[in-house]
Amino acid sequence: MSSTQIHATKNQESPGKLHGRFRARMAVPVAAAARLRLGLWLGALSLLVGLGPLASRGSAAARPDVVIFLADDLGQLDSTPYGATWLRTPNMQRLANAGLTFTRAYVASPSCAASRAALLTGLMPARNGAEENHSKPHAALKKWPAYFQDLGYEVVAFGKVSHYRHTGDYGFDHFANDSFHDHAGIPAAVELLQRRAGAAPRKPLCLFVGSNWPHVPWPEKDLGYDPAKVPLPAGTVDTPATRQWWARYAAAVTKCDDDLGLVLDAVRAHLPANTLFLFSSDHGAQWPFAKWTLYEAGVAAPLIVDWPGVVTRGSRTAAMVQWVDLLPTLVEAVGGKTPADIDGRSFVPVLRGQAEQHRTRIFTTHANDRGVNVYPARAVRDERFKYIRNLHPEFAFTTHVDLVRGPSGAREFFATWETAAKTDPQAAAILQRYHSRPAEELYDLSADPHEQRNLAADTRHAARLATLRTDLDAWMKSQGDTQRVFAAPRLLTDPKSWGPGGEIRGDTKQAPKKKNPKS
Ligand SMILES: [Ca+2]
Repeated sequence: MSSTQIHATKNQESPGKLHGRFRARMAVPVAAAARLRLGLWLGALSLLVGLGPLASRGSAAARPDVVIFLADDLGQLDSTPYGATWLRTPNMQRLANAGLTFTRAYVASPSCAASRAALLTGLMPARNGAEENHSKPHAALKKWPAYFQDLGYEVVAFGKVSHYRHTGDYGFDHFANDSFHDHAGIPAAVELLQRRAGAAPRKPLCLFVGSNWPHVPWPEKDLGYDPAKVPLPAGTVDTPATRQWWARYAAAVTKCDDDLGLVLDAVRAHLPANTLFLFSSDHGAQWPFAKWTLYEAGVAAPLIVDWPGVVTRGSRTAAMVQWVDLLPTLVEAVGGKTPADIDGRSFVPVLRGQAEQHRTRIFTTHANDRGVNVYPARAVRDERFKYIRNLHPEFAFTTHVDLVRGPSGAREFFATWETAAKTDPQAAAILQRYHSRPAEELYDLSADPHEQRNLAADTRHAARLATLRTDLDAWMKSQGDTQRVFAAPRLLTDPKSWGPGGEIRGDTKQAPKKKNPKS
């Protein structure tokens, strides 16, 4: 963190300030001839220093516009480019047909605030300070807007880009519509693009647009999906209520796709053809074994980049990339120098089709979501295997899915799992796996992409397990990871604190009642 702070301080020293200080130092009596020579030299220097920013702005005029569209709580597999042909996501498909689709892209952490803070700082959670959901990165860190402002960009955010009302801390030139489910950010972004089309010359644009879909609450009517026919994710207990809620999620995904279509149309109509358009999501759906977990359904993200003339149309790559890589990648893509003191690393060679690989390891972390979900975990994946370390297997795993009633939780369908578990051993096993997790999990992502068979106790994989353990230890050490527990946990030995009797504790807007405020 300290090296990044130093970097930020250096960058704040503008050429104008240097120029002023130089003039002051030169204000001493000198001989006339020397003064003339000095005057000429000073004039030349002044011209050079003065032209510095101008030269920078001159090249900035040729820099491509950049548009980043962020979905909220959209699982990687939940769109047609990633195989969900039952979903209506024509605009995600349109983008995939035009651009490059990443099949192994990962966020840093599977909750909104932690994921977005990592994106906007290029630093993983332990280093940027936003480990818990709802928390902010350290104020002194240089953030995305400053990197692009240094390159001459106007940097603008509409909708949910950081974690709701945190947007004001990031230094955007302009931002709006960053409150909960404020969908007016989409037409506002379209309006900005229309307005800029007629105005020239102008700074290049770095525009973030966040759709608050498919974050809960999900649509309740006119879903456009038949609950009886929706394919359920792996590890789901099949009940009518569960199907109803999954169909509602699907309807929210399609709403996000509609938002994407509006922005994509405006970008194509009003920005130059060489605009770089990037689409992704901050983590997976609010569903059991997805959001708030380090399983693939939690941390794997859709990532599609359209950059006409650079990426190959309709192509796909299995290069492993992370959200912290997006900042240095886009800085390099627009002609800037990639920052050396962040965790992200540029994958421009992958965009250009010059490389098929980027990272050999992907690391992900999770802490908690206030008192509703307190389940710190760390994970590493390599080309084939994923190792998850649950830091406190004595804690009960709980989330808004099993604890929270009403439209922002999912207790309405989760309760049907508890009922099914009384008579159905398979449902009972799923419920057991949901609340109680072993200290270590190991999955073969090639043979078992939905992580249903934990191989950690399988002696045939002992060497692999040992290697990934060592890799994770070394990485956590390099991050200065304190493994802090930020909120009071629920213990497996206290079953009244979770399951059907579990109550909301701590600070959460979704809390129906606070009968037992232990934390
Ligand atoms: Ca989210």
